[in-house]
Amino acid sequence: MKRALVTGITGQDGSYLAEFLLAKGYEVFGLVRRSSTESFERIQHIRDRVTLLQGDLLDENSLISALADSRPAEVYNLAAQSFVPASWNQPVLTGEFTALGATRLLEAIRIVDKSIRFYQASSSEMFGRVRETPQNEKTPFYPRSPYGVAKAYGHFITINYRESYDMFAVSGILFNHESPRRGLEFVSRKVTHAAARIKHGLQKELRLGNLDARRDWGFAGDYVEAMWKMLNQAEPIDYVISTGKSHQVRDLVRIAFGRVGIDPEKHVTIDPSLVRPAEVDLLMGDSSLARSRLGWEPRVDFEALVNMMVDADLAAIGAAR
Ligand code: NAP
Ligand code: G4F
Repeated sequence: MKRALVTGITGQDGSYLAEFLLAKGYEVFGLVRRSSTESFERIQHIRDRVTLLQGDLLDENSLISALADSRPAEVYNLAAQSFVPASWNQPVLTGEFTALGATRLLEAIRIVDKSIRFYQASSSEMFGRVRETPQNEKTPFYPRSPYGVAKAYGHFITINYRESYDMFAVSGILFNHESPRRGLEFVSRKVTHAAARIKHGLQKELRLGNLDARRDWGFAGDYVEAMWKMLNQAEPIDYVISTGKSHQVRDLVRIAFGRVGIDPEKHVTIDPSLVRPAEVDLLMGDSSLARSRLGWEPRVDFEALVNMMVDADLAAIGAAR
């Protein structure tokens, strides 16, 4: 039985990846940090099928112990401070988690067992003020947030360990991906959750920032498969993972409110405090390398994704009432 260690297993992607690896017959270990209240909601349904190990990306020894205890063939580094606006409030902590955390984990692998395959969760946020459209593996980075800068560090340190120590270390440059398990602070879930609450009569107003921003949104369940494929190739290569289609935040609003049959004009207001100090205006990825070499492609399109999220929020809110 192949063993895998997933950092960030309690997050959106971690929960989908753990499910995916279990279905592939893996023994799955997850790194979780101590907290006064457990945040295992997203992995509750598989809680008895995964082994959770205490550890933190801030603590090198805990990473070494987690590797020594789980002896994985593959490590997926999904843990990060992943919310872009929070990175302006906590730039140093974001760097500690999201940039240096990757180095600590790579160092731990180098010490414990250099043959472990390593996946780094890189981000399209690294493209920032984009140099070309669509963005591919060769597009230069121009990050626009402390988060994007930290991810660029994580990306290059992964390449550096691959080239310095001959380790199988790869980065997936993933464009935005969402699901009913997305955190409530990200715009997709904020909108679908609000549309469902307004439909149920629990909320009247939805305050948003920049409606003009464009993102290439895919489904998280599709994207975790690409992570696994990247680690199960003959050669360690970095890949862009995206749908290739870009939509504005206002399209997201229109589809979500359309699903519940409500006019968004009556509920959405613009809150200038939600506009970012520096915005990423347009992301649209070219994933032809992943499509040709990994045989990967997204299955869920934008409209189906938004509808899936609205339906899940409607059902969950209805059940809780
Ligand atoms: P998420 O839902 O915010 O999950 C983040 C995870 O990281 C949580 O499990 C969190 O644990 C854990 N974590 C945070 N700080 C930690 C620390 N110091 N030590 C150990 N664990 C820590 O993020 P996601 O959407 O699943 O994204 C997964 C990864 O992909 C992240 O690295 C993100 O930056 C990157 N990424 C995401 C997207 C996207 O669109 N979703 C796109 C590109 C890249 P707690 O439960 O304890 O908070
Ligand atoms: O949903 P978002 O917060 O995602 P963002 O900033 O693109 O970051 C996500 O995707 C990255 C990949 O490119 C990941 F690396 C990162 O970890 C995260 O998962 O915001 C999307 C867009 C932005 O342009 C933002 O300005 O939506 C705009 N927006 C407009 N109103 C809003 C809001 N974003 C949020 N979170 N909340 C709003 O009220």
